[in-house]
Amino acid sequence: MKLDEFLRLNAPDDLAALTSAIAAASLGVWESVPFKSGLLSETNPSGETQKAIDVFSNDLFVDALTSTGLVAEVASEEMEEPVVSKGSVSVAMDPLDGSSNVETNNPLGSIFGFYTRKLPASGRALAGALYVTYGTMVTLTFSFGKGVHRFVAVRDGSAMSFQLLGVNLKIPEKPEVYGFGGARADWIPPVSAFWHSLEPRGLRNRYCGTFVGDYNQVLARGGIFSYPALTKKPRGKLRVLYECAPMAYINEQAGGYASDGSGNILDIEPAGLAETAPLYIGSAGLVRELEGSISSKQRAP
Ligand code: AFP
Repeated sequence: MKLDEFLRLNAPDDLAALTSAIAAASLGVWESVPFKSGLLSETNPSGETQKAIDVFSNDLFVDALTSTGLVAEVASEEMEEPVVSKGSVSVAMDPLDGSSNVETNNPLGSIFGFYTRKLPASGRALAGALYVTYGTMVTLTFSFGKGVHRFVAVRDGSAMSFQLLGVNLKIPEKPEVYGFGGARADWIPPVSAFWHSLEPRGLRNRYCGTFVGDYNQVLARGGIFSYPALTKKPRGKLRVLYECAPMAYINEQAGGYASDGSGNILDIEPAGLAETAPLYIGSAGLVRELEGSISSKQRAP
């Protein structure tokens, strides 16, 4: 089944149109990566050096989304302020996650949250979320609250189209893989102790340095991904609005759980657009075990 047919039958009209627009633009991002990988002098609101590909991807998605006439605003990790438009859906995005991995050809991603309220808003205001994985294949993984579904880009005559790859994806019961970001020496002690306990339990360390690529394998094989609280950065690195909440939404729809170490990521009310949170996401049992360990250490006198 092709994407537009599936969306017509299974998505609200506005989110269906936005998903189609993102799908088309994602192919433009994918094709441009080899040509747009230089460095620009600008930095993004979090002070990270922006690559041409970050700016190019951001502008491509902003144009694709605003041209539908359906978005009230588009907020992006790469922009100080949202682009305001005349529709009703508030979109928050990380247009190119993992761009520091372009030269090594690691997986890259794009993450989108479809919020029903003005931004910043908590994950409870999400009506849907989507991530693109630029890897061996280009895939769209999304949910509008009725399961997680996946499409893959395929050659379709002289063009490309997205074909159905799977419906109602669920995180496997038996966790197999784990990946933790940041430097191990900087992790808070409960994270370090938990990390060391995983390999003896038979899990395998799989970390590629791109949140979307690292999460994608957790969704497929079960396990946990984390960009944890660090001793010098207790609020971690990943942004609530653009990264943590949309991925937590999809993860929960797939039967998983995502925590900031004290509670559900989706309950965080971010005070600002670029607010970050520690992220522990994946198989519910593992994440809740680590959340309990962190909380008990924080309660200890
Ligand atoms: P870039 O988009 O700057 O490459 O950062 C990617 C990212 O935000 C996220 O995708 C990774 O999980 C995390 O950074 C990796 O951070 P470390 O390089 O500090 O492990």
